[in-house]
Amino acid sequence: MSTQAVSRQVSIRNFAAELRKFPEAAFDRTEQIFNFLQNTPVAPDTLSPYLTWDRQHYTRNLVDKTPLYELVAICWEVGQISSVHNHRDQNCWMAVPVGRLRVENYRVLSQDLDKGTCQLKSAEIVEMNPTHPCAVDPLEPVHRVLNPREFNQRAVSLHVYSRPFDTCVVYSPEQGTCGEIKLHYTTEYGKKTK
Ligand code: 2CO
Ligand code: FE2
Repeated sequence: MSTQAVSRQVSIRNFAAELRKFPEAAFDRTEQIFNFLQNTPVAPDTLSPYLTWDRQHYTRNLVDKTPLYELVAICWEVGQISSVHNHRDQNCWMAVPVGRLRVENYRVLSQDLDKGTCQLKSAEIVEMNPTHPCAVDPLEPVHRVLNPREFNQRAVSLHVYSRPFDTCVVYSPEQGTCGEIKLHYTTEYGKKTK
């Protein structure tokens, strides 16, 4: 008989508390935090303080923040898509406690941020779901995240960004343009951002 380790779900509160125990070095490479996400699925019913929904855009809800990282819950209505973007020189991990999401990666063939021009090529596509978290490849950090219509359900993802960041570069692969944008929280620690 084959046996499979089934990870017990933890509350978002305990998840955040465990994440705080990792030393600085854990955030400089992807493996350790990826393993933590893989082994520590979050119980969906504990996420309710961080769930906000907007028909126009996915929402970004700050759960925790330290000098090393931020933990953000993102809520995706059916059909919502992020822009194609990078994560500067930051590491990023994503887990999906609710629903499923698709990550589409891009290879940057050229980029001139001052001129606002770029050339991108589609690369791997991966699916995330409650048993498959994902770490953004620091060598190929440009991607977009989608909750495709055919998945036909809302999704919630948890993002660990290290270090915390509030800008990123967004790209239009079709037009060959790019530019920096500022990122905002919809809610912070369960309260609407002023
Ligand atoms: N990085 C995007 C954001 O923080 C979400 S898409 O997943 O990486 O808004
Ligand atoms: Fe991202």
